[in-house]
Amino acid sequence: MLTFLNDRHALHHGRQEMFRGELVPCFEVPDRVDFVHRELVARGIGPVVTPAVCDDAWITAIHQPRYVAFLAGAWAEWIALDPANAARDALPSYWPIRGFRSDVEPQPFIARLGLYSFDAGSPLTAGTWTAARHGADCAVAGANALLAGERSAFALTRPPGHHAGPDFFGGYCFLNNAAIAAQRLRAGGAARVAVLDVDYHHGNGTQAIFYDRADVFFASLHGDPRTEYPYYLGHADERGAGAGLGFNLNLPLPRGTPFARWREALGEALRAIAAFGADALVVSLGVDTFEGDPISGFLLQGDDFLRVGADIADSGLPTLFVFEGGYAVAEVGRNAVNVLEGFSQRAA
Ligand code: Q9C
Ligand code: ZN
Repeated sequence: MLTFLNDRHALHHGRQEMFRGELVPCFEVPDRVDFVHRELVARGIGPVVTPAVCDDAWITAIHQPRYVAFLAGAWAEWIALDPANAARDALPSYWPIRGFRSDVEPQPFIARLGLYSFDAGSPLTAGTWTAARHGADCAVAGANALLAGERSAFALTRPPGHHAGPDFFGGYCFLNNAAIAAQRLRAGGAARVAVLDVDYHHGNGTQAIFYDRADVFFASLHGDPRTEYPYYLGHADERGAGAGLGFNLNLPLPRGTPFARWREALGEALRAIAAFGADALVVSLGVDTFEGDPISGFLLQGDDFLRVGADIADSGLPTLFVFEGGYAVAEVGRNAVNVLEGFSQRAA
């Protein structure tokens, strides 16, 4: 399997995130991608290449131009406020909740930071934009590989993407790499694209992006938002809207779900994707479903991830894996590469 590695990912290195009234060290750290990269090489999963820079149009096909412009200029604005901000990450503290307006951009940076975000756990740092921008390159290059006839590819990047919506960041995500890839596949001739999100957390950004569309099917298995982040989206009754009605499938599962039950839900999602008639599949590959994950609550074991990959391969679809969550850093390489190896062995 061909891997497109974001070689600038470490430019995004948040110091701290807000959690329960205090700043705690970030869970989403550069070691995550470095460990997956190391494991890929050690196990000979296939070539690892740096992608070409993609056109900005692939990003603005998914994200609002004013949001993209904000991200691109955010760090310069932040340090212009106070040169000492160079030693501090930017975290929001105000949000336009129900009844407030979001159509008018306020002038102060901190007010726009809140307009374009939904939590205080996703620090914006000096290198966030560059790292995220090159993540889009990985997504587009991975989609291009499928369009050129590859059975599979892997976009190995961070920050992750599935919580980022048309005009907002959060959940450690800034640009929605999986959505960018899905749109690239559509534009390149795939009439129907499915996004399968197996990260522990509901992919609220991806759902929001495609919610009213019938050409991209979104299926997600995740911790039940009644108790799990992102809390405000991901319920089973969210089935799409307008032309998109019936093209969104949420399979929330309780904290403590073991692999056997999780795998039944995966089967249900894959059957729905087959019934949809997808031409290509994008997998939001979070491995925070691992039992040892420090911020999640499912019970998958290392070997289970081999079966996850094999089950996905049985769909027979050209498949792009896009790296998302997974915070048990010591095991993240083994777990992610197990999915890829399980896929490759079954697809061979
Ligand atoms: N103390 C992804 O997996 N914070 N994002 C949860 C942690 C947000 C996870 C509480 C978790 C976001 C891509
Ligand atoms: Zn996650």
